[in-house]
Amino acid sequence: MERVVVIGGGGHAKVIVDLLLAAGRYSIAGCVERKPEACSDLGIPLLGDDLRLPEIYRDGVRYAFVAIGDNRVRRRLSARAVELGFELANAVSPTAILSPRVKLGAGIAIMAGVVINACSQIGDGVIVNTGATIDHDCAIGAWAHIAPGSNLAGCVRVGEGAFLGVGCRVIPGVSIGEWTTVGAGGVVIHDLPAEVTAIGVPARVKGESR
Ligand code: JB3
Repeated sequence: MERVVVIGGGGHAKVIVDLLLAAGRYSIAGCVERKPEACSDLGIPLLGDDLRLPEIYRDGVRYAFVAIGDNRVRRRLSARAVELGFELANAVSPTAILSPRVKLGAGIAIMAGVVINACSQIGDGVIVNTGATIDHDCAIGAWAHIAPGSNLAGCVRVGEGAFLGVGCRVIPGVSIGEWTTVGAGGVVIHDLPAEVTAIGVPARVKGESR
């Protein structure tokens, strides 16, 4: 078994702990948190705050998982963990269905009920949340989050750090720019630029007149 330290102890971490344990490959050394009380119902030991990470590495823990939903915070803390020498673990639900031709980066969370079809690529630190589906030939950029129940058709591009809220749908071939947010239930039928918020059916950039 590989030992893994979980970074962050909030709601997302609860799900990640279940996934890491279900994989049967990891034993969890514990969690590091800014707020000690946050870890209380995770069912794993609190090891201290992030300043303890070098010592945890010296104690022989070689894997880390940054279990924080905020895309920018997850990117920053993952870079720090890699700098310290940790490898980023992947947490993949045994109930997710992934084509053998899916390419996965590192530090990825794939929750229960997810389907990812052939030849899609999932970048480092991506969250594909509960029940989301990603069809063939999609490319999901690093640190993006596809929230629960979202559905992406084939050949969709999602830029680095983008966030698709609960229940979004995206038609084939559309590109969503880096660090763009699509509000819950949004239906994306045209490309979206980087760093905007788009909402509605069809999804429009906030502030656009048509
Ligand atoms: O929507 C779903 C299904 N899940 C959401 C998830 C993706 O994102 C969930 O509902 C939440 O909205 C959110 O979960 P997350 O990231 O666990 O949020 P929260 O419950 O607020 O916990 C974040 C934790 O990260 C807090 O306990 C913070 O103290 C901790 N944290 C923040 N910065 C940090 C740091 N912990 C460490 N170790 N280091 C930090 O720099």
